Amino acid sequence: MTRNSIIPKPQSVVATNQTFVVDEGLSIRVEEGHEAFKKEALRLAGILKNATGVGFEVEEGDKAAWFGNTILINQSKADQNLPPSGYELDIKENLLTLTASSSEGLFYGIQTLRQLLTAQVEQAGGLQLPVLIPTGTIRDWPQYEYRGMMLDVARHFFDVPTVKRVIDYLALYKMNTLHLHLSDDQGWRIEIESWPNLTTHGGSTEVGGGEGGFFTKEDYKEIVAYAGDKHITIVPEIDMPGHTNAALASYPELNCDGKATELYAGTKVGFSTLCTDKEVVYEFVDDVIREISEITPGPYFHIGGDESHSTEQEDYEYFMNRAREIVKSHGKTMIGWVEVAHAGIDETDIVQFWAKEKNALQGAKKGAKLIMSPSKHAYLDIKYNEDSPLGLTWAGLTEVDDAYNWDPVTLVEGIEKVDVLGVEAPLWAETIETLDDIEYLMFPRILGIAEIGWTVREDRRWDEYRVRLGQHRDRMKAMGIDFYESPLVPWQEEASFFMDIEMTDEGGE
Ligand code: TNX
Repeated sequence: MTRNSIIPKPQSVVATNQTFVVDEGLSIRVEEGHEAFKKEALRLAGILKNATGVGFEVEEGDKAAWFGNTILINQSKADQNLPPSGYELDIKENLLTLTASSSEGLFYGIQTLRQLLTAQVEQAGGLQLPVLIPTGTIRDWPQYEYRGMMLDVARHFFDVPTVKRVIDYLALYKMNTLHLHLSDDQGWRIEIESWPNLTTHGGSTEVGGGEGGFFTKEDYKEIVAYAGDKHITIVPEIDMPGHTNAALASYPELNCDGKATELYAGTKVGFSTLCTDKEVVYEFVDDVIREISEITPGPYFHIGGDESHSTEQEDYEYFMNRAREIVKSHGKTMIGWVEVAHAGIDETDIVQFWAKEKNALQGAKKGAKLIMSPSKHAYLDIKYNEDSPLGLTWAGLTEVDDAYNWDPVTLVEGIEKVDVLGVEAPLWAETIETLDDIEYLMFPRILGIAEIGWTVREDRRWDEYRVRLGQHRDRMKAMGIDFYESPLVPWQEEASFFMDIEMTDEGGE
C-alpha cells in the first residue's frame, strides 16, 4: 500500500505490509437493518461478481465470519472526526472493515477498494481469484463539495447509453456532479411539453448538419436516476439569453422581430439572443425552468449567461435578474457562467468561472460561491498538443500536466478557499461525435481534475502524480477507454502487490 496508485490521492494511508486475500471463501457482512448500507454492500458484491463470476452473498451482521476472510461494512459510530462523505478502510490480514457515516462515504470507500484490486476488476470475467489486497489503513474525505464534469450534448447530441458510460467513469474517480449543457445555438436537447417545437424542430440538427436528437423526459429521468444511484447529481443547463438560436428558430415570438431564425449547424458563438423586453420570453423561461426543475432532484439549475454578445449589457442584467428569480421560484439554486457576476446576484447564487478572473472576484465579493473551470486548465475540449486530432485551441493547448498543475484557490487573486464550492471540467462538443471521442479528450485529464477537487493542495505534486497516473494505463484499457497516451506520463504495467511483498522481505520500503 505504500506504493499504491490511488487517484484521487487519499487523505492518509498507513501501510502495514501484509495482504488480505480475496478468494471464494470471502464473507461480505453489513450492519443489520441498514438498507442504504446494504445497497452499497451489494454493489461491492456486484463488482466482484462481474469481475470473477463468483457470487458472494451479503449477510447481515457486525462480526467477522468464524472462518475465511471477511469484509465488514458498517457505520462509523466511534469516529466523529470523519466528515460526512468520508470513509475509513481498515485492512488487516483476515478482516477488511469499511466504515462511513453515510452511504456516499461507503460508495467512495468501495471505489478505493476497486483501485486496490488489480485493473482486471474492471473487466467482466477478467479477474482470477485469489486476489491480494495490501493491508493498512486509509482515512479519506474530499476537499471540495462540488466535483464535476460538464458534457455538451447540444453541439453534438449524445444518447442515454453514452451519458451513462460517462457517469460510470466519473464515479470511479469520486466525482459527484454531471452538468449537462442541454441547449445551445445548434440544438435543443430536452423535451419541454409546453413548447414542443423546441425539440421537434430545434433538436433536429447539430454541428456539421447531422440529425441531432434530444432526451425525452423519460430519458432524462433515467439519466438522473442512474447518476443518483452512483451519488452523482445532475445539473441541467439551459443557456440564455445568448446561445439560443435553436429556440429562436423554433418559436418566432421569442425574437424581437417576431420572425423565426434558421437552424444553425456552424460553430460561431455570440450571435443569438432572446428578446429581453418581451413578456412572452419570461413565460417561456418560466415554463422551461419549471418543467426541468420538476424532474431534477438536485439543488441546482444552470442558466448559462455566457457570451451574450448580441444582448445589450443593460438588457442582459435585466434578463438575468428575472431568470434568477424564476429559478428561485422553482426551488433551485442558480448557477451561471462567470459573466452573471454583473447581474444582481448574492450569496445564494453560484458563479462558474471559465475566463476573466476579475468577474470571478466580483462574484465572490457579492458573496456567491465559485465553481472553478479555468479554460486554460480544466477545459477538456482544448487540444493536448498541436497534433491532437480532436479539440479546439482558443484557450491554448492543455497537456496532461497543465490540466493537473493548478489550484482552485490561487487561480484568482483575492479569493479564499471558503469562496470555492468546487471544480468542474467542461467538455464542449463542437469537434466530438462519439463515445470514443469523449474518452480521448476526457482521459487522462479528468483524473487530474478529480484529484484537484478531492485531495489537499499540499499533497498534490505533478512529479509524484504522473507516476501514479502511469499505473492507471491497464485500468483504463480494461475499461475499454481510448485515452491519450501523453509522453509526459511514465505509462507502465500496473505494479503487482507481490512486488510490494518482495520489497518488504528485502527490507526495501
Ligand atoms: C466557450 S466557455 C463557450 C462555449 C464553447 C467553448 C468552446 C463558455 C461558457 N462558452 O460556448 O463551446 O468556448 O471551448
